[in-house]
Amino acid sequence: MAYDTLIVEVSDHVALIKLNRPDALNALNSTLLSELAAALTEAQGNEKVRCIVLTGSEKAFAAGADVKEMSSKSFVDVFGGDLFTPETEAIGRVRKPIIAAVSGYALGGGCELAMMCDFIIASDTARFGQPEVNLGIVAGLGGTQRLTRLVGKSKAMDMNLTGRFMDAEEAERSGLVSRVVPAKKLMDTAMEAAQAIAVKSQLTTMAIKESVNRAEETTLREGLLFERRLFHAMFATGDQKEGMGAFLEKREAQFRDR
Ligand code: DAK
Repeated sequence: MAYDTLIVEVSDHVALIKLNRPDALNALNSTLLSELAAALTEAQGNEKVRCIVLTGSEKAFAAGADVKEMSSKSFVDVFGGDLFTPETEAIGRVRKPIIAAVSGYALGGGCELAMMCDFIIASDTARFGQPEVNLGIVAGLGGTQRLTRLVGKSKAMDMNLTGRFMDAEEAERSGLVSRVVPAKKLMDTAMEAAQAIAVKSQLTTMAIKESVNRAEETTLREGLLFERRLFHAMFATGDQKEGMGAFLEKREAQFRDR
């Protein structure tokens, strides 16, 4: 499918989705968010896709929700119209792993979109922030919730209350991003990580995604039980036999998602 605000390429079992509103630093307007939801839903349904990489430009992953589009909206518009809820719920329904490859600004809704992905690989130019406070609003897509779980209360308060930006080094140190690489290596690193995931059993990678996400939503006791039952369930798959058999036979596993 062709999109106005995205460039989508599928190769070697990886869907690369690039946000493409360069004139607005990839600000998230309603067209971009609904196209992103559609592209991710399409990638979820495409058997050839086993991992997804979401990225922006060198200058901006995304500089936030589109202030020009939002500024004149009323409470009735945003609450009554449930602004962005269907789009973000569609993103949350994707079961395949999504890597955010972040260069430049990831601000407001841009930082929140990166946090909706399963992990973030950042370039050394990345800048993260929740500057909504400067616009007279609070974050609305996880900036007070996911950020707090990732970096803790103190830094989440600091980021949300002052609106300051966090550089890549601080973001890695704080647990917001999984790794930082030189800007020139960002896409190669993200695609290599995606390839590493794509050759695994998809049953296993989807189970891992569900289980790690469960850790944020439940008690340790319930989470450990959920993880153990998933572990038990893996023994009903051919991929467990193949993975362990390949290890014992000292060869590469050939997973079949069965
Ligand atoms: N929206 C619209 N346009 C934006 C934009 C944004 N967020 N960010 C940048 N642009 C546009 C600029 O207006 C400018 O356009 P022209 O003037 O050339 O037409 C162009 O991109 C280049 O930007 P600058 O000229 O400002 O570039 P600089 O390098 O000087 O500065 C910057 C880069 C990223 C520091 C600066 O642009 C900036 O501060 N941008 C705004 C960052 C921001 O405040 N982001 C938070 C937005 S609020 C919701 C859930 C979530 C949200 C909303 C609702 N619901 C659940 C309902 C989220 C809210 C937000 O994200």
